[in-house]
Amino acid sequence: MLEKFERYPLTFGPTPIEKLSRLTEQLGGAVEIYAKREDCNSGLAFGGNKVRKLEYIVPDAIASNADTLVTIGGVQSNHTRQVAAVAAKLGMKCRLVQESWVPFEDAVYDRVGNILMSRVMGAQIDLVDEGFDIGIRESWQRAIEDVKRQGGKPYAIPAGASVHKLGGLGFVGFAEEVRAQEAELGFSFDYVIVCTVTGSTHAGMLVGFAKDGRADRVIGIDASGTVEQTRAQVLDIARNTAALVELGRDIVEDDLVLLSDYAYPAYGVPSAETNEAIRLSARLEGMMTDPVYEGKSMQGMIDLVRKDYFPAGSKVLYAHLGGVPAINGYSYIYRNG
Ligand code: 5PA
Repeated sequence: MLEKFERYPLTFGPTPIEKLSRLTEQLGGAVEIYAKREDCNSGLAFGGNKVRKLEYIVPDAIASNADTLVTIGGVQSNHTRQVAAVAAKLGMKCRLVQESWVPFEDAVYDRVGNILMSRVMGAQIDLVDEGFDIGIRESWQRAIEDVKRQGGKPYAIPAGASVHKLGGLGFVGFAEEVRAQEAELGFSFDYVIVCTVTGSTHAGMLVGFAKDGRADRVIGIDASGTVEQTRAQVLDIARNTAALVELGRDIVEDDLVLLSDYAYPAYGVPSAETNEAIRLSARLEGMMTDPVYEGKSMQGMIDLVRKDYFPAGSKVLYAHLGGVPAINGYSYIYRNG
């Protein structure tokens, strides 16, 4: 589906799929759980889901002759850290706007994890007060103008690399990769679990899996807490991406499954159940997830298995999208494990 698009390789190659045997057993064994490890996809500062998206955006950035990548996220944004790493790798400058998206107070929240790495990789960071919003932000537009004023040539990447004309392509590639891996494994997955916030990860998967009739088998777990805005954004990106790849059919509302039950109490704040899910997968599988994104989708998947949402015999693929560095900003919660 992606042959006509230029890709700048930033990942190691196809990401591994592993069976989570002990988690499967713990949850009764009727539903088989696998993980696709996007968290191990690249040597660029711990990688994660944005690297796959950026592979299709970087050729456009290079063609524009930009010298500075400008993007935006929360204080512990994984996206901004991955853009900082890509900028370093390309020999570009990086300007990051980091808004106060998360109402979480930890003494070192703005010193550790993702933001620490972005600083070490040389990004210029503007810490601003604005709260959470996945839309286009004034603070980001100000930073773009500021780069221009200083004689630089900015390349603008929106939050999560999502509302960018090429932002959905990377995860169309994810679906194609899963199809190739399924052919090797000799079976196919009945469901894919994905954590959804700014939307292009889910949107890309939806378009990629629409090709073989599985769009609504992608189960989005909302972690934004603003689910209607996220739903609309996923649909927009999916429609734009479907047109780009010439999917040959319309994307309809029923293609999108987005569950809002696990985002509480707020974006970036884990519930007791999120923390239980993080501990359970860590202790059974040695697989770390984070309190902002993947812990919530892990919580959702575990709850759905327990509630018999998936028919017995289903094979479920958990897309592990990265994000573990942020757990350092939540050290007090896990002081005793
Ligand atoms: C993020 C996003 P989308 O934004 O594409 O929906 O992906 C959600 C998601 N898992 C899932 C992890 C580990 C993520 O980092 N992170 C954002 C960030 O600024 O890091 C874009 C919000």
